[in-house]
Amino acid sequence: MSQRCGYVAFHGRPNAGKSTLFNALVGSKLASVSNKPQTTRNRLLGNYTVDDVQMLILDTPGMHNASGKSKLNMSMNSVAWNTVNDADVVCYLVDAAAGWHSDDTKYLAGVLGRTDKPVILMATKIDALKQDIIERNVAKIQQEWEAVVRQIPGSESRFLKPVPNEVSAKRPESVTELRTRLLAMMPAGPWLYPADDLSDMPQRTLFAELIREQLFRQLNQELPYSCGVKVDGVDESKKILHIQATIVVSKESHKGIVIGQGGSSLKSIGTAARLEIERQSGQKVFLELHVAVELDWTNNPKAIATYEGIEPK
Ligand SMILES: Nc1nc2c(ncn2[C@@H]2O[C@H](COP(=O)(O)OP(=O)(O)O)[C@@H](O)[C@H]2O)c(=O)[nH]1
Ligand SMILES: [Mg+2]
Repeated sequence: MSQRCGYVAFHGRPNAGKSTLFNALVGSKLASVSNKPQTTRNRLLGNYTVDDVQMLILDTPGMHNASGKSKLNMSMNSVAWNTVNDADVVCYLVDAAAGWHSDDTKYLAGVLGRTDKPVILMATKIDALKQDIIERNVAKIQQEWEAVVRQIPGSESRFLKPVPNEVSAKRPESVTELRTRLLAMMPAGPWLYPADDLSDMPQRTLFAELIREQLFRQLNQELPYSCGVKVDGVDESKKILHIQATIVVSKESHKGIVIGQGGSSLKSIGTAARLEIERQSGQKVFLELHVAVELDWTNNPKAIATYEGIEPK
């Protein structure tokens, strides 16, 4: 049996539903999900291998306007663009409820300028909407898409019909249909990963990702954006998996908020993260969380590499 193998890159504005669909397609929770933009910071690889086909899905932070923003933001953008170059298929996601945004026009045009591979435009989260609203929003997305196509002559043939595709990460049949479609598009080539390696992500990165998810879910407003996570140690020698991790914040005043009154906030973050890690690892976990201050770390390339695993350019 000759092997097939390829990359699918997920793009779309923050909150479009990329990480949720990514987890659903891979069939395992690898990426953190929250209702705050930029929960995903690095590129994540999910491996779905079946029969002779290996599909490597790349979840990305999604592009955002980096002007005047931190080095962390700029690094996240460059991580995302690189995945377009690697991809055999690009999925561009638009939240059907939120509809098209002027940033989508620029972003989609940017994707098309970086690849000559097929692009699937998707209207996501359709389970959350009534049919008449879906139809109205999808029609509007279609119009805007046509405007992008007109800007870039010859691009229409690279979009896979229907445009847009309607998907829901919460509906198993929608996920299965999309997965089958993507698997069929993978080109001939040898597998790059063992079939049962779900990701190239080191265990420590996955744990850090699950801790960061709770920071995004439980901390308010801007605070999660200035938090990073590093797993300092994993001890597997005992019955209970012992994990030590540091949450880094960029200002002294943030430390107290993360810890909370009498340690209540840190405790709640730690408990939720521990339960999630236990679910993913199938083991009992003891999670030891520390909070450290590293002033303005989101502008320090070395710290970005340490806390987010994104190498400075
Ligand atoms: N109802 C519904 N909600 C979704 C779906 N996909 C994502 N969401 C929610 O939308 C928010 C953003 O999702 P996320 O995957 O983190 O978006 P990303 O920033 O593009 O990775 C989260 O609160 C998700 O639970 C979906 O198919 N249906
Ligand atoms: Mg995400």
